[in-house]
Amino acid sequence: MQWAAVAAVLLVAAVADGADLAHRQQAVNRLLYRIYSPIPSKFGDLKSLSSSFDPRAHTSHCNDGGNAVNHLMDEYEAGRLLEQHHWFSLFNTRQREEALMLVDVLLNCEDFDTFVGNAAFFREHMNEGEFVYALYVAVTHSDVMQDVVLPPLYEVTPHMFTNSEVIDKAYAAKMTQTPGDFKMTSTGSKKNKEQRVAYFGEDIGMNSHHVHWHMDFPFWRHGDEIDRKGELFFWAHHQLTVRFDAERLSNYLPLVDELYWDRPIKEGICSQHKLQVWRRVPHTS
Ligand SMILES: [Cu+2]
Repeated sequence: MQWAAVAAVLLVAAVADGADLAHRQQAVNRLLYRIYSPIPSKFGDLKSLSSSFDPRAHTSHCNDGGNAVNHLMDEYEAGRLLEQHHWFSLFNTRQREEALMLVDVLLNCEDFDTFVGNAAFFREHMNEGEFVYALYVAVTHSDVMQDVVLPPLYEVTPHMFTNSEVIDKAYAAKMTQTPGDFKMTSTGSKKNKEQRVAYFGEDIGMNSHHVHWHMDFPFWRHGDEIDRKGELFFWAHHQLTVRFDAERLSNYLPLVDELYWDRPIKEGICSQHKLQVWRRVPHTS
């Protein structure tokens, strides 16, 4: 009974703040809507926040006194941030630094309004890949965004999970307003025996799980910030690699050989992904 009363009070407080779960969820969904285009005007509040919100004016709502915001704004105002419509890789040191600056900003927001204001502003002023990565990590780890469900990344960046043939068909379907059902085949040909296990390596669900797992336990976080970080890293990857070996054995293939940095790689892979930065999704918003 007491718990119910406490829960009711918390709910009322959250709703009064305009930050009930439904609104927080809607904001995240909208922030991720067609990320290579500006926020559409039909998302009124979010659209106006993206141009009217001044990150430096809200530092009193940041747990770190605004250090992270001021640092990122210094980089932005000096024109040092990666442009939009440019590829993004987490393994590019500078690009990772920029994405982590935004993670730092978002994780230091002490309330929803500050979080969503900063997110809307930087969505329009930072590289899209950096933004998406930072938002996913921040929503995953922020108390402010607790219980918000992130859409699977294959819905936000499908080109990273499917080959260009499927994406091209999807574009054509959208352009002609003709619903379609497209089958994705593996990337290689039967001549390459590694193709026998392509169903595993190219499985969308498995790849989605893998990337989300890495956001739960980012490699760039220090061991003292995540309990049992190394153990969990080993466990998850061990599960993946032994399952892959099991699939190989079932397909008359040898176990995966050790990786030698100084020897040529015999079995290469051409993912046939097309980077979204070269083209846009046609839309009518
Ligand atoms: Cu991994």
